[in-house]
Amino acid sequence: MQKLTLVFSDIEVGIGNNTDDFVEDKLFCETLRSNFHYHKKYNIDLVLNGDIFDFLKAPYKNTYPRHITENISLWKLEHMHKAHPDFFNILNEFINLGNTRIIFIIGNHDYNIIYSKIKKELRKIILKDKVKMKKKIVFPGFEFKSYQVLFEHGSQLDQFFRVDPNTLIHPKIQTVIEEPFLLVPWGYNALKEHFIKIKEEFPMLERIFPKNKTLNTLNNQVKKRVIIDTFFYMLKSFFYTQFRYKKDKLYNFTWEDFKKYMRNFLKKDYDVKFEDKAEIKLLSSKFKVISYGHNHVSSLYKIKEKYILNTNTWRDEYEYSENTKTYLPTKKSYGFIIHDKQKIYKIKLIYVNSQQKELKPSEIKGLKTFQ
Ligand SMILES: [Mn+2]
Repeated sequence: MQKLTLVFSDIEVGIGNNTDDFVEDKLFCETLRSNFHYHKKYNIDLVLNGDIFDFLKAPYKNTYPRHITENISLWKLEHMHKAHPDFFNILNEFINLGNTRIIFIIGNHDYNIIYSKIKKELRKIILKDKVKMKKKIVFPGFEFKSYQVLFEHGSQLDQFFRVDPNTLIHPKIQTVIEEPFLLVPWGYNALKEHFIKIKEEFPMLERIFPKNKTLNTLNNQVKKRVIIDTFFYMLKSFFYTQFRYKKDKLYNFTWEDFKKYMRNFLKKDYDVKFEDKAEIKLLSSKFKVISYGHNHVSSLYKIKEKYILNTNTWRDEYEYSENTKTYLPTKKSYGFIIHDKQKIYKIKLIYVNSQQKELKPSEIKGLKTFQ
């Protein structure tokens, strides 16, 4: 039987503070609702392909604890629900159509989905106590296979964010922490400890592109924090901090990792790269399509009669335009696939115009021109 699969990634729902980059709740709801009528013709799977929730940049009671426990994750999820009720409501409406399912794939901003209490709470929020429909919310882990399509967030192909699913929940460590916590990559903690302070103060800087232009137009004070301070943060983490907190695995910073991060930093290479790995994975598999997100790019292309579908982000992002000399809100996109066991009948990347306003460089705090 043919089914329709809708795929979204990188929505990054936060708790509504300065570091929450998801602001287009209304647009997301309208977009999903505009596909509801297909349920009369097809069963619909809504694949939420990772980084749907931004546990990484969401604070816990105004702090960013290094050890992410199940209870801290629950607190964050409750606050995401409070900050974005419409987002959760539309998922509830979608499930109530009847012949629909929601599939949550884990991304690097929501490793927390691995916790069973998070799965339970998500089901509770979306199903609103209709426990009989439990099976309609699916948690396949880091990958989801559906007929000839393979869905994964992309971070497991990315050398900086790959984790071992079997050891992601680390048991408590005596004298360090009394509860199990997530064993996340070194860079994850660097983001929470170092960059998050800059992000809280200058939330827009990370939302504007191209990145090289942003770096060149930062004011001197911010530039120092982003470049010089980051360099010393890495040195200190490698030569001092990891030994100071030797018992705590989250501070471990191996020579291999140190080289990797330093090399990227010195080359000013900040783009996430893993597309070649996705291509190899697809071509050496039995799948016809691989769908991922993670690097915030929209694309759909064919390679040897197979398809690569990249669904982009729903964060509030902008791209500089030389024509208008302003930052224009970037289009959102999602995947639309009609398929069955035998065939891919239709595969599309559907673009959606952002409803945000353009920004003048002079309105962006942290840039040289900011007034
Ligand atoms: Mn990601």
